[in-house]
Amino acid sequence: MSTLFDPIKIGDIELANRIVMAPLTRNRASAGNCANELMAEYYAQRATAGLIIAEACQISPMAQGYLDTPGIYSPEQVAAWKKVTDAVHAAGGKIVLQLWHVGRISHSSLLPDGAAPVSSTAQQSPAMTYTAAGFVPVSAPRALRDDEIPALIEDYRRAARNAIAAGFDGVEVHAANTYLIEQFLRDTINDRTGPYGGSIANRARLLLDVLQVVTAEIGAGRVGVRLSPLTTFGNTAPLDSNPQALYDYVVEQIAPLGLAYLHMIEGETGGTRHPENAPPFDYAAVQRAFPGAWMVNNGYGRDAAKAAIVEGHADLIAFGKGFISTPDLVRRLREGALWNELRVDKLYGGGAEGYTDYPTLAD
Ligand code: 8OZ
Repeated sequence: MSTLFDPIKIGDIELANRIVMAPLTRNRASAGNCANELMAEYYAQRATAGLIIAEACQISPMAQGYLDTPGIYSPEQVAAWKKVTDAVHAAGGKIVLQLWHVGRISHSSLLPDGAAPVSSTAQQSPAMTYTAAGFVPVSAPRALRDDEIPALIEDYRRAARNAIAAGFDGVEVHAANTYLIEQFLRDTINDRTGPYGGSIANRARLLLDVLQVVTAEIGAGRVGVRLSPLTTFGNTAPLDSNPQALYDYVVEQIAPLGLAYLHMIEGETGGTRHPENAPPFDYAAVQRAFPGAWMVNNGYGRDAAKAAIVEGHADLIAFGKGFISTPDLVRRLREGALWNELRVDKLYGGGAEGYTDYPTLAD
């Protein structure tokens, strides 16, 4: 019987424990959307996690949706991330990078030449985003043409290659939280015809194409994927009309790829794991279909996390808010110590305050 504190090998990556730092957008990148010393310090402080999933990182200039998020498409960005991965490795940790394309959750002021965001659809999301001018509604998107999709997939391949060049132990493909890949998956957003619209197989095609090229590029044992079948993510989009059928298919298709892990956001991202209005969803059925490590996330506390591992509900537990406020979360989980209080006003943007200045027990 395994516990939260036991080591585990996921694909090609050996972890000291089953406690994962979830990917967390913090909007503290420097000029050129580069990581920096402050980010290196922040991640190194949290390196006792079995695995760190670094914050969502845009795979191209068109993939950005918020101010000051980091990228992984330029040589400068690769060099900047190398300082982060070196710091985490020097502290004994493992770190993968989350590969992100926001799709329609963006604003023209953040995009090259003031372009419209791109998506599976031309329908605007009711979402808001954070720009240089403050919190604003996202822009109306343009539907990608089918002949633009190969270049998009190529952007994922380059990002994966860059992540390995930057010293990451692997990548996580962000297919959750109603960003681009989920804008293709859900029938309530994707209104295309052709090879990437209509049937479940067609709507899942972009995700599967991306996973094909990314696993071919860096090896499946260094690749994970994040999914969120039941999130409306702050009403940015409605759920699919049949999440069970959609994700039964997606996971059945992903299973033979040999991914290191699948990262499941249970329920409403940042909210309840059991949303009342959501359709029933059998996570266990999907889990049984996936041969790699099963990671769950969303509001787990100490008791629920320990039980989830012991009972086989999951192989790994990802903590978001817990790792923001509590750099030594692993020790506190072990000892049953209280976590620091989260400073919600310091989540997005700013400097060291509410970022690298949270105390450890040793302090
Ligand atoms: C919060 C703010 C901006 C982006 C996600 C990348 O939830 C995000 C994100 C979260 O996946």
